[in-house]
Amino acid sequence: MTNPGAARKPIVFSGIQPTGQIHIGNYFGAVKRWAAEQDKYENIFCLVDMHALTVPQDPAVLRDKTFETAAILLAAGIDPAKSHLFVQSDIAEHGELAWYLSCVASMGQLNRMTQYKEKAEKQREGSRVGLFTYPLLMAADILLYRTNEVPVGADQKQHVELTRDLAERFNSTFGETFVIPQPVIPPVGARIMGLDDPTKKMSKSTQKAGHAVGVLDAPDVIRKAVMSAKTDSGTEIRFDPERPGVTNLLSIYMVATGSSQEEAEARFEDKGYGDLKRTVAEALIEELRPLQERYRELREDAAALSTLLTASANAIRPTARTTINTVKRAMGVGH
Ligand code: ATP
Ligand code: LTN
Repeated sequence: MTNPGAARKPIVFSGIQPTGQIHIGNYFGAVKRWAAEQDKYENIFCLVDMHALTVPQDPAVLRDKTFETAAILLAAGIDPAKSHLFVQSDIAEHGELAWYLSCVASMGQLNRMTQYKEKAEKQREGSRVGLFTYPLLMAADILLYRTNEVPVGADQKQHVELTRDLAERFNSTFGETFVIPQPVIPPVGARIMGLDDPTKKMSKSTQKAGHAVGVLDAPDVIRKAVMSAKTDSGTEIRFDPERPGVTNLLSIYMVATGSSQEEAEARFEDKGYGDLKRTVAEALIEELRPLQERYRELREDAAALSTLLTASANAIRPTARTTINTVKRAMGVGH
């Protein structure tokens, strides 16, 4: 029972694409914090399978990954008693609101999105229209639920800022309709870099061996990836923007062990890169062990996962419908 006298908790919304291998960047930059902060918020987490379609996907793999990602989130501590956890395509209102927002946003606004530019560059003329309009679907995800805060990694900040701009433009054109959301970026772990190239963000769509550590990777695989991480010339182990390899490993150490920057630097004073890498690998293995154990149990029961996702979508759909009805009334569509 909710206490009618109690102040309402702020609403948190975030999404993750059910694609590729969920890696430690996704985990430390987003998922771990979602789980840790569940008591402070009304929580809404979404497996954004429609976003995944912006680049080509194998249908059977996409469906399987949706279950895999749901099980990873639950194993990471997302508690269905405290959080909604549902699949984007189960709620038609996401696509519906994205259309209305596409008639509010300008081409110029979308052209300024850096993620689109980076991803489209790889595919040139073949890139999908959906890749360009992707931020509108993301804005719809957020605005449908009257979201106050959006916890994401640093790469998504620009998209949340666009969402704010669109909501403000809509409100000033059509009257107060949307709550203006706030991006929340963690102080450490917001941008874990690739182990093979510490100048590029660790990314699910980069499938090279040695690039990422997957949250489901076996201990040996983790050791191998971390031990072969690219480091810089020099020997000193401290945070230094000129030495992104060592800085990245120290950041991973901090988030995996909960240490401060001073503690991390002190721990490796007078130590070599080999020691740093071994320690980081073991810290990751320890951090991920309980998640992997819970994951294996959850993954076995696909029917239970499906039931949970459906129930959550059914519970939250009326909120989305209410927003759409307000938007339609404000814009003058429908009768
Ligand atoms: P892709 O690179 O294929 O687009 P992704 O790795 O960015 O995928 P998403 O599902 O798009 O994965 O992101 C889920 C969450 O993880 C988002 O909040 C995103 O900001 C965060 N995130 C992604 N990569 C990193 C990273 N390297 N460091 C920290 N957070 C990250
Ligand atoms: N675009 C995000 C995933 C995403 C999201 C959202 C995050 C889709 N909708 C709404 C926060 C809020 C990504 O690619 N990481």
